[in-house]
Parts: sequence; C-alpha cells; structure tokens
Amino acid sequence: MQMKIWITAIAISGVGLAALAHSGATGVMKERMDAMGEMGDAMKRLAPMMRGQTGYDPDVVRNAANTMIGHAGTQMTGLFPEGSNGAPSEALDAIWEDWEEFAALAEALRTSAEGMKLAADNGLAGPGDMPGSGMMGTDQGMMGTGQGMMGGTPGQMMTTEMLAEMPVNAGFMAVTQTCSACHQKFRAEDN
Ligand code: HEC
Ligand SMILES: [Cu+2]
Repeated sequence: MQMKIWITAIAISGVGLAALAHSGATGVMKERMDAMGEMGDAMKRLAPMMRGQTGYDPDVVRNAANTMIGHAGTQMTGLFPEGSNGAPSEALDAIWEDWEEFAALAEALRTSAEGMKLAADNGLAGPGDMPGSGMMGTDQGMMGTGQGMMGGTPGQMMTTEMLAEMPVNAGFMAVTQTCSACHQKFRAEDN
C-alpha cells in the first residue's frame, strides 16, 4: 500500500518517467547524451569553486576544460547526423535548419573552454578586478542568458587569447554562455 503511493508520487512528479525515457536512448543519441552529461557534471564541479564556496583548484579547472574541449567542435557536430531526433531526444529540427549557427556554437565551446584552461593558473577575480565581477560568478546574471550585453553569437566576442589573460571566471562565464545559447535555440527543454 505504502509502496503504491510512493510509485504513484514518482509517476506524477515525472522524475522517474524522464529518467526512463532517457535510458531508452541508443546509438548516436545516447552517445551525445552521455557526452553532454559528462559536461554537465564538470560544470557542477566548477560552479561552487567559481563562486568561492569551495577551495580553488586549477587542476579541476583544467580537467573540466579538457572534457569540454574533447566534446566540442566536430566531435559534437558529428553526433548530430541529420534527422537524428525524435523521442527520447530533445534535439530540435532547428539544428539542421540552421546548421551553420549550431556548428559555430559547438566551435565556440572549444574556444571558450581553451581560454578557461589557459586561465586556470590566473585564479579567481578578486573584488573589483573585473567590471561586474559580482555577477560573473553566478550563471544567473544578465550575461548568462546568452543574449545579454555582449550581443551576437555568445562566446565569439572573446577569443581564447583574451580569456587566457583574464581571471578564470571570464572563461567559465564564456563556457556557461555557450552551453545555454545552444540549448536555448536547439534543445527542447532548457534546464
Ligand atoms: C552546439 C550546441 C550545444 C552546446 C554548445 C552544448 N549543448 Fe548540451 N545539448 C545540446 C542538445 C541539442 C541537446 C539535446 C540532445 C538530445 O536530447 O538528443 C543537449 C543536451 C544536454 C544535456 C542533457 C543530456 C541528456 O541526457 O539528455 C546536458 C546535461 C547538456 N546538454 C549539458 C551541456 C553543457 C554543460 C554544455 C556546455 C559545457 C553543453 N551542453 C553545450 C546542444 C548543445
Ligand atoms: Cu537524455
């Protein structure tokens, strides 16, 4: 009886169902979901560090950057053959309608992740080191929408070389922006 209520609660919340749907992915769909999942885990490890909530470790930053570099550019676009969406995928048709922009964002992920990697030893921005550094540490700021004050294709304003010279927060921001810009346009559920 109690078990039944518990199962019903999970079904209603949708959590169990979503997990099941995604575990049904196979082939290239599963491969890219796994790759995205790895990057998501890397971002979760970085976020508290970038906010100063956990101790700063440049090796963790470099490892996370390597994960993203390994999944960026043609590594990523190669996992999206034309028409490879439909349930349980969240990939939108817009990917193949606007392939150039999709590929540019996949490439921007490499640029920004390489910048973050090279900036690892620069450490975090101190108060006042960067204009607006207060909001840089979060992924909720106006820049985090991917449509903010930078305009254009996010992540393309700042080159790898520029990011390499800045506090590591800037590279992290650029990576975050690139993830969310692509998800906003090319993924059904942005979460
Ligand atoms: C060039 C576009 C693009 C970039 C850049 C990108 N993603 Fe994605 N992401 C997608 C698409 C499209 C999907 C949906 C794939 C599917 O369901 O078939 C997705 C799905 C995901 C998922 C869900 C995986 C699953 O199991 O369904 C996570 C987590 C994720 N991305 C994290 C990230 C993170 C973190 C970054 C940046 C470090 C990132 N993504 C960068 C396009 C992108
Ligand atoms: Cu999935």
